[in-house]
Amino acid sequence: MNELVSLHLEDQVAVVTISNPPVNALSPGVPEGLQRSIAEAAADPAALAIVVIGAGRTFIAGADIREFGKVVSGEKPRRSLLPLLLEIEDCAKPVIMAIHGTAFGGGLEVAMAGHYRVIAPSAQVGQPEVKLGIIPGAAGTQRLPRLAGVAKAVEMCAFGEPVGAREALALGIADAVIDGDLLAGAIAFAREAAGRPHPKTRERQQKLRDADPALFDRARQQAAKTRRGQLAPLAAIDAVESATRLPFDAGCAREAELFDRCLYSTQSKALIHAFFAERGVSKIPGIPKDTPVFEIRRAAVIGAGTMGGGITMNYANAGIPVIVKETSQEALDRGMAIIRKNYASSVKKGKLLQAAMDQRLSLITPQLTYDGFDQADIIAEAVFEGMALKKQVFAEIDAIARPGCILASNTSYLDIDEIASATHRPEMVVGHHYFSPANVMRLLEIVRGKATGNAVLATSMALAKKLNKIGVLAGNARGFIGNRMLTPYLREAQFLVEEGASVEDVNQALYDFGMAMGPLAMSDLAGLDVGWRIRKEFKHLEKPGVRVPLVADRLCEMGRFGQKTGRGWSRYDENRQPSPDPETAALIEQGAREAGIERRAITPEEIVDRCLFALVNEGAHVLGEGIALRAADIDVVYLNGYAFPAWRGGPMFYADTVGLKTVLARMEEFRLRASKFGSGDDLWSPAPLLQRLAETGGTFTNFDRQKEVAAGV
Ligand code: T1G
Repeated sequence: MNELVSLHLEDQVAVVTISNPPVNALSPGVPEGLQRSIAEAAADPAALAIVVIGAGRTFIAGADIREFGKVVSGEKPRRSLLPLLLEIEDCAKPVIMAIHGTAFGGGLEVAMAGHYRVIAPSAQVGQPEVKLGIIPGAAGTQRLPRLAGVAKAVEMCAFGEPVGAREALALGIADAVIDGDLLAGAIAFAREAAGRPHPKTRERQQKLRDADPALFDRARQQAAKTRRGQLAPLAAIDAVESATRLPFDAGCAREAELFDRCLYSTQSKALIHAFFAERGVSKIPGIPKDTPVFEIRRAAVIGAGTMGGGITMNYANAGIPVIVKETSQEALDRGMAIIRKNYASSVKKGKLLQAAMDQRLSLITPQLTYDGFDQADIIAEAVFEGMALKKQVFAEIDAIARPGCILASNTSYLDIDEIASATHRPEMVVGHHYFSPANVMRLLEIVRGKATGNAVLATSMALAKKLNKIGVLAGNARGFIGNRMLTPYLREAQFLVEEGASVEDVNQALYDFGMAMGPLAMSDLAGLDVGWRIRKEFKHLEKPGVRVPLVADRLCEMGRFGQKTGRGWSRYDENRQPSPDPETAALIEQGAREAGIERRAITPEEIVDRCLFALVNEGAHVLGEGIALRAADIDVVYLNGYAFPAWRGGPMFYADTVGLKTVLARMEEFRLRASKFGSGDDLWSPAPLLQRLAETGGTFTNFDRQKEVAAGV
């Protein structure tokens, strides 16, 4: 026993309780406490059986992920859980695992070493290790197929999705679902099981024999498609396959080999970085956890267009009644029709029950007036991206909204302070920048204006969680974090086609790097007219003589906005499948000729490095200026808003893995090349922070701006 694991006798059953908040991870001391408790209970004649349960909100949620870094750095040896699990399995008395919350990773592996598993109805069990770039490392790939069957074990280990209590029971992972008091139910189950022979999971062979050998290759094909570029899913499939071919111990040895290969990979470091980065974004220096927040019981949205409609769905999905206002019946009907269509397609895919769809639609009130806006706790504006219109709308809602109502703008580029200046309550004005489709994309940039109150920011962060979004704080700079960095990324993509790469070359190079799609394909999806409008809005800020892309504006002048018009950088068929557009290629060649650009063969490496290092360099400006609090926040923005591959960790983490000195040297090459166009310095001068970190051997990930500010750097 220790403070992490306690033991007491109840009704002749030894109850082992794990208490390691917040998620009962297998941190140092927990396996040791478990081992001692099981041994003591086994030796106690008063105990007929043993129940293991978690205190607080969950059973064991896995190994302590924070420990992995110490193992990889050699600071600590890797400790195997296998001996403990064999001791549990070989215990003479039945060991019943009582599961509530989440039995994930090492938590499920501990549970499967038990003889029986009873589960609360709302609980989940799973092997999500692949989401951290590793595989189960405590015989999960060997015991799970013996309980749930090989096909399900492959699915759970290679793709990482959990299963609920009822499904766990049906699969044979759980032996009973306990409604009501879990501990009481587990003790009753244990007393029943006492005195009877109890099964050892590792000795179960039946389900291994039933396996269809072809399923492993099918799973590899699926992983190649849906987990493109990732090592761990393939390793997990290999490990489960070894369970069908090798005896238990040899299977565990094979699993350990594959586990180590993954654990020491850059992909795992990147995914573990992403795990903690996502959980770190809600921590805002100067805004403590207990900062009072406003209650959001009613919402109102202005604009039922693509973004307004998605935002409205977010509130309804969270159970918050929401008014949505439009300027014309036709626009309102169009917006509501898209909302209904979105819900209907979720119902059709079995992702949503019809009753839930009806309930959510009943929370939405479409209208043409501001009636009821004076009752709203938050008003979200999603009108056309123009400063004059935004200010007009904010002046209107400022006059109507009740005191204490938050006014949030979905602008993706415009100055929040200027928008707030149209109101008498700038402290209640904040940017809530959603990403399209707003009801799907998890990212929410929360933009702090110079007057935005801490309570409004704390409320926005809490609201993001409630709307199932990841809220990231951004400073009020043009394009905030994500779109500001996107500009140089897309700039380089366009320069590369002018200099000789084809549209397809550029898209393919970034796709092969791991992006969900290439930069020009992404522009065609978002609509070239969006960028065109913003370029026109900020034309006055362009520095004379600095090279700008030549072709995008010409495509827009020709009415070619991408997928929505069937033509843009590429041509699109009725199924939106892209194909090379010879007219675009001709337009590019003509533009290059007119600009005196000599076209040349360009390698995929140069394409990737120019696009990504331009992105990273702007990220270093964003971080250096404090527009983003941490490099990890920038990574979270790109992982959740721009489909940057999570197994690369995000642009800033990726730059650290390349090495900032290397990034700097590569940028210098690009600066020299760009100077031929007279724009070397303007386009490729390294951000001061990048320069300094590269010179001092620092990394973006370890850069702590608050500490620097405090130290007056
Ligand atoms: N280790 C260390 N810290 C953890 C942790 C873990 N496994 N899980 C969560 N935390 C921290 C988290 O950083 C946050 O901290 C707080 O707990 C609450 O988490 C041997 C090798 C369990 C579903 O992958 O999926 O076992 O920010 O905000 O939304 O084969 O956490 O408050 O300081 O996410 O309620 C496998 C990971 C490990 C599960 C709860 N297990 N965790 O979600 O809270 S590998 C996992 C989760 C393994 C074995 C292998 C979720 C959750 P802070 P939270 P939540």
